[in-house]
Amino acid sequence: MPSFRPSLPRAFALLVVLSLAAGLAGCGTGTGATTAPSAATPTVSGAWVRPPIGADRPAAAYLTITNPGREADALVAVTSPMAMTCEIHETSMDSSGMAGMHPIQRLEIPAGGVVKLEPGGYHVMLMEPKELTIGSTVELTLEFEHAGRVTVQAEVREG
Ligand SMILES: [Cu+2]
Repeated sequence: MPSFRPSLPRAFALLVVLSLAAGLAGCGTGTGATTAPSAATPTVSGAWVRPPIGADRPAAAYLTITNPGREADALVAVTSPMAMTCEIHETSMDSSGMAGMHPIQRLEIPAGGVVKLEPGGYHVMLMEPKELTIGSTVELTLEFEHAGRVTVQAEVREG
């Protein structure tokens, strides 16, 4: 004779699943999100890469970082499968007025601020890049001091 009440093992299993879900949600930092980026994670937009101007030359990556959080963060490293290493560079003028660039260890992203990496300013240098064809995309992983890693796709274009 068929029964309309759920079998006891099934009801018990359901209860276990619900308890686990509740337990996991309780482990969050208050937002309930454990995998999605928190509201304070910097966002990266408009990423693009300019290919090298010659063989054995680095490529440059440009992008915009927005920090919606109430605390400053800092870009401390960049990696890409398309380059041997990546450096964060600052463009500066020497005493004779010649423009040059040098690596920096961290790029501060102020709370609620926007920092643009653009030609003539901050940029990411892709050292010993693989061949970069116009129209292809390059994966860039940005490492932030507090927020951790953010991976974006940058389009290769002439500028
Ligand atoms: Cu540079």
